[in-house]
Amino acid sequence: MEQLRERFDRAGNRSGVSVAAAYLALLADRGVDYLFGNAGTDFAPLIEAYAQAGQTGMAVPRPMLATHENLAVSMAHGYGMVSRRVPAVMVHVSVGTANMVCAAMNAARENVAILLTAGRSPLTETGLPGARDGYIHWAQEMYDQAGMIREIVKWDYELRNGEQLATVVDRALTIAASEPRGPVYLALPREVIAAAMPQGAPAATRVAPAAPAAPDPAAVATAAQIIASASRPLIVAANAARDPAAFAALGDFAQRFAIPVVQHRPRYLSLASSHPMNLGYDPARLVRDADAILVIESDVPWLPSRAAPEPGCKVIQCGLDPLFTRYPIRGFPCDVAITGGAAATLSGLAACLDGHMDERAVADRRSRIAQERATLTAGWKAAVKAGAAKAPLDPAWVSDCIGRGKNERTIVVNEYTLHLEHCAFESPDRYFGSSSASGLGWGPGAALGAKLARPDQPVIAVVGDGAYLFSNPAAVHHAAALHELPVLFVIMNNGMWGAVERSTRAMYPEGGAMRSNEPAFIQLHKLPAFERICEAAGGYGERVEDPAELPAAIERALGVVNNERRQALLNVICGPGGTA
Ligand SMILES: Cc1ncc(C[n+]2csc(CCOP(=O)(O)OP(=O)(O)O)c2C)c(N)n1
Ligand SMILES: [Mg+2]
Repeated sequence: MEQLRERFDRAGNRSGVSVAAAYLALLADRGVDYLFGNAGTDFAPLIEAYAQAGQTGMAVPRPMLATHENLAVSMAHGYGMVSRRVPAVMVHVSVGTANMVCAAMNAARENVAILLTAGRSPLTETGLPGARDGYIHWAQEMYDQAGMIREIVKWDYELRNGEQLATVVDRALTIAASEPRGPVYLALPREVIAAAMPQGAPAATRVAPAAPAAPDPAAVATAAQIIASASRPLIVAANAARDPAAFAALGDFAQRFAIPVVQHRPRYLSLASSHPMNLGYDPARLVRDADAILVIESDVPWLPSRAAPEPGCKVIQCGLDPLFTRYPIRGFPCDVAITGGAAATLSGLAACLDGHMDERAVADRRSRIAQERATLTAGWKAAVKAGAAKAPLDPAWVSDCIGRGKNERTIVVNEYTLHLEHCAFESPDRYFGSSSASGLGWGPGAALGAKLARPDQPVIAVVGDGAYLFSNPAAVHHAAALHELPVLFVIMNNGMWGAVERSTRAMYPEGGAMRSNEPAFIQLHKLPAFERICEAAGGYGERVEDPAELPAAIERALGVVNNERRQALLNVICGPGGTA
């Protein structure tokens, strides 16, 4: 903090530094590049501090205005997900916190580190700088503002004074960045940040995020024995490549020992689409067949109500928190649980297995999996072919067209409507799926955040009509224009909440709702022309109803995004066929 004070002094601002100004400088000093914000009366000291920083040249995080909190947090999520840096978000007191809870839950379940902050209504009614001066300052005050988000975040606190600023900020950032990572929440009362930074505030604290636990050698040896003695081992992965190094590690491991991999609802794609051991995205049949399963970073490795392993099948679960301790109930079998990063665990397992595998059995398995994969991919191709001429468009065809329209540098952010079977990705950090918490409305904002993290790479957001409406489209397109983040939004518009329809059908296949033409809460009639919402913000929009036109439409839209640096939206009129 002394250093920061000196920097302020050097910048000629000797008249006193507010806690707000010191706070912003501290964030920048600790590597926070962006502060996503949705403002209110609590922001006044920060806004003043930004103005001062502009005059003095103090380094501060770039302010990123977002006109809804869900968007602000989703953008921060997308940015952190791709860059692995820790962004900050600031919202307006209790009401802003209420609006960001859903997006915070998405980030928490995906272990994305974000410093979430909110002002607090001024505590004092008169007197102190920053004391109450608006009628909202009474009603917006809560007994426990953080209470509504406490279950979601790893840590929460309220800044009490400038003396503790560095300690509090460093603690917040290091806890957020320690594995398993996640959002933290800090309340910043107005009088506290409006106050002058006290003389002699503590020097910079020396804290670092905690290194992840190393896999326990004894547990790894036991797990290796299970794998070595299995004849039909299987790997189920979902998020291994949150550490991008695990992408190659998993590919090598699976290939070396001929162990097939199924990815169930991956959020960070962990294996190349063309990998010889890639057996797709549906674990049901595979887990029934397996005699040993290595579960890597998968909260829901299979759906027990659909299919479960045989009782004799041994299950190993590994991950940074292999039992998902933040989930109230999760009863998947677990014979060995290994805490640690996926790359480290796989390397430990490989060291134990080398020389201890029956090489003939491995070779047999390799050719059996090659056959299975050939059958599987032939089925996928047939599905695309069957869907290619359908109108309304088949999501399999749409996914295939997106796959062919993108290149190896494109980032795809999928709020669950893209079918991975029909869209190939060959390297890590090219495909990101929506959070297992599935708080809808994440995709468009996350795609903007991804674009912010990788401005030189094309970004496509794929979302349903439902998810798109949840995302606050006007706010999204405004942010894309304001911050010059040209993203292509592909809306798979089936005019309904298809997932709700599928869930009703699954529970009541012969019920009245499925026999009715107009079941409640499913159809989304009279939807607006989505393409015009994007156009209204200065973007490019097209409605696509002819399947044969889609590849050219994607090319046109990507041309606008890449060459004109303008956002684009394709409103693709789809039939049913989702996967959720
Ligand atoms: C915040 C929130 N509210 C409600 C839901 C429940 N929900 C899950 S999927 C879904 C429908 C999504 O519709 P759309 O994006 O059009 O995709 P489709 O199912 O039609 O393929 C809904 C309402 C949710 N996941 N999150
Ligand atoms: Mg829909």
